[in-house]
Amino acid sequence: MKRALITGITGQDGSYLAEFLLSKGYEVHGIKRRASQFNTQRIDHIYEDPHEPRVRLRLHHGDLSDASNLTRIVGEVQPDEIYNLGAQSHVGVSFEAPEYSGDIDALGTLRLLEAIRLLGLQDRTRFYQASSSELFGLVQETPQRETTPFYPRSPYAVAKLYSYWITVNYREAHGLFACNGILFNHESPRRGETFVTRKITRGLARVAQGLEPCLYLGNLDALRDWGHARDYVRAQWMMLQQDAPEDFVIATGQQNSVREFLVWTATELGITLAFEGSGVDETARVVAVSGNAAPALRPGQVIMRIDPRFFRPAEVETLLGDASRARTRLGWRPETTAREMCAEMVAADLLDARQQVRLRQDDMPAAVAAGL
Ligand code: NDP
Ligand code: GDR
Repeated sequence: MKRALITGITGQDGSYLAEFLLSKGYEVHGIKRRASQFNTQRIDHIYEDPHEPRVRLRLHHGDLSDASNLTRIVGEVQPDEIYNLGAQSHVGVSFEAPEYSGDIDALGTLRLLEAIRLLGLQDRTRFYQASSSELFGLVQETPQRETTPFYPRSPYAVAKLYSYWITVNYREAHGLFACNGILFNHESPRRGETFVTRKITRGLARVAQGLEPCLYLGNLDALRDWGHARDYVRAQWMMLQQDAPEDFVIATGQQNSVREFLVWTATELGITLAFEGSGVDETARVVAVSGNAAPALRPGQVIMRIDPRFFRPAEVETLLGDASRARTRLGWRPETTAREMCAEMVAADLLDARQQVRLRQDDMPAAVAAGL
């Protein structure tokens, strides 16, 4: 039985990858951070009671800032494969916490690579580094491929640039089987609530159900190549099954704007939108409502406004990937389109919003009885 260690197992990708590896018969170990509340919601459905025999999913407390902790865990687990997905992964937040982002997203990778080297595991343990299309930043070539020059535009991207090169360096200097997956944006119903796609699907579903009055966004003109996280974790695994280590761009080759994603979401909810104004004064107004997903909305209502706080000090305006190498050498292809993924995310967030409405209604008689 192969053994994998995943950093960031409680995150979006970590949860899909853990599921995928378990389905392939792996024993899966994950590093989770200590938190003041439960933080395993994304993996609760695959959690196994550690008291049971033959458990194949095990969690370890740890942090990418802690070299001794990482070295101990890698030494105990003796993994065949390490997937380094843990990160302060929010680009906007990295401008507010640049030093922390550098510590975790750059030096965290070094700490893991050193653990492999110091434990003498370089012939046993294969290493996957979660590199990012943010490396291309201010793009030098379109579409972006493995050979496109990098130009990072945020503390996050600069930290990920270090991790990209230190992974290449350990491959070249110490003979590690180490690969960078240069993944373009990938989303899902498990996407963190502050990334733009999930913010839109969750936010608009809540507005449609009357739980919130309005959604506030930043740059609607940003262009992204969005895929589904389920497809992208499959590519991560495929990279580590090759005969020789190599770096791969993973993308769909299709590009859409944040504004288009907003329109798709509105359409899924039966809302027709009209955009008015421009720049920070741009708004989206309801023109018509059909179906039963948006009972709280009436024509004329403004349900999206711009908040300048969500603009970044340096923006990545456009990203579009060329995954030809992954297609030819790995046989990888995305199975879900961005539009299908949007529909899946809206369905999940609408269900959640409806449950919230029902919970509030159920609470009402008790509140009335209590004189509140
Ligand atoms: P998430 O933000 O959903 O998950 C990040 C994970 O890292 C969480 O499990 C988080 O733990 C963990 N983490 C954060 N800080 C630390 C730390 N100090 N020590 C240990 N673990 C930590 O990200 P995604 O799943 O979307 O992305 C996975 C990786 O891929 C990240 O490295 C990201 O930068 C990269 N990437 C993502 C892309 C995307 O579009 N999703 C595209 C390209 C790259 P907790 O749950 O406790 O917060
Ligand atoms: P990104 O994803 O920065 O590409 O990084 P995000 O969804 O945060 O932003 C995408 C684009 O949307 C614009 N935008 C907004 N973004 C957020 N978060 N909130 C808003 O209100 C908003 N309004 C407009 C942004 O300016 C940006 O242009 C993600 C992360 O998962 C990284 O970890 C990963 O490396 C890259 O994708 C590839």
